[in-house]
Amino acid sequence: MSSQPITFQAPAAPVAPIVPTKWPVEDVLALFNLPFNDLLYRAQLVHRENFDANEVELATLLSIKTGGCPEDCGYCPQAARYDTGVTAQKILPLDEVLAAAREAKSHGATRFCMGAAWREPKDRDLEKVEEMVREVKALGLETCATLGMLGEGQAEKLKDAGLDYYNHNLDTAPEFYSNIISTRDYQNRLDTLERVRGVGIKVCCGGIVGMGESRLQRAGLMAQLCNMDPYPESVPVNNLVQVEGTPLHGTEPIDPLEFVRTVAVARITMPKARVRLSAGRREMGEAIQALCFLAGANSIFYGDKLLTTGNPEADADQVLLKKLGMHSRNNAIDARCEVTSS
Ligand code: SAM
Ligand code: DTB
Ligand code: SF4
Repeated sequence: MSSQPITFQAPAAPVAPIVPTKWPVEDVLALFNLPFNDLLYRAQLVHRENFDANEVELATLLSIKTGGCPEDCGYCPQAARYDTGVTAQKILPLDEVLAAAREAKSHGATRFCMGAAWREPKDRDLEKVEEMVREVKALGLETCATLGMLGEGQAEKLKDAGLDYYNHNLDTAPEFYSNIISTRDYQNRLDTLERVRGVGIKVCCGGIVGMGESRLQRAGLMAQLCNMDPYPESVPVNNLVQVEGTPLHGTEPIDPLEFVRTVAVARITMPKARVRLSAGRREMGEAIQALCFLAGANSIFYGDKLLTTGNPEADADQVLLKKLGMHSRNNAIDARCEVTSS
């Protein structure tokens, strides 16, 4: 009886998914590690290639449903489980939303962002938001909403209502995320972002710094954002607003120059995105804001309130922009800032 020779077959190499990584984390970290002036110089070059360097977008926020949120985001004054003095309110009536939108427009805002303290919207609430989106858009404003996770079919409904942007932040690097939130995971966030992108709504996605993360973790957040394909059209960079009663109250604040570095890295890695100098601006002072504009920030939240916390007065912002010789964006489509897949 002839026996077949036994041949040894090496196990097949695991097939790694091909994910285009335009910016490995170590390259993003290398940007953070540059001498400050070199980093800002690079950011300015990129900024000027893609935008009018003296122009800023004014986006006004309105909390359409405040407080009482079931989630446990460690930074958030609207989580029901933290004693922060925020009282839960029902969804605002349409006329109040429209009055706020008209006022924002009369002060020069071009984008109106409606935020709700929900884990995810219920379908009957979503209908009310759809109505708000239709009517706010009819005023000639760009519309943005941030309502939490979106389920099956919900992004389509928002798209049909005419929503321009959906804001859903990654908040931090994947490896730091569980220090901040336990009631939903990173993948939940990525899934919602995919739904939004899938129906053709523009993505507004950024994060928060100053939550006790390391520089490597800030680089990790930026790498997550800039390696999305395509990367978000809008990138809000929030500096933690510390609110008494939240777990993150009392965290060592981030060095303001490190915040400026984060903005510069966002600009370099996402050249055509609107980089928004978001929460924490009131605590920043004019000089740091000016450095953020130099680093490539070209959008701000405009109006004296964010969702539940304060923001600089619109008049003070107008004075600052004038001092810096900056002007606000008008609402014509800025062809140069359209992000496309590469
Ligand atoms: N509830 C929805 C959600 O979390 O998806 C939408 C509203 S939520 C308030 C929107 C974003 O605001 C959060 O993802 C977070 O990035 C930011 N944010 C909330 N509280 C903040 C704080 N204290 N400081 C800085 N950013 C904050
Ligand atoms: C974003 O990135 N920052 C905004 C907006 N998107 C919704 C919210 C900031 C909230 C700051 C805390 C508060 O006012 O409640
Ligand atoms: Fe709720 Fe959003 Fe605040 Fe988290 S960030 S607690 S989901 S309102």
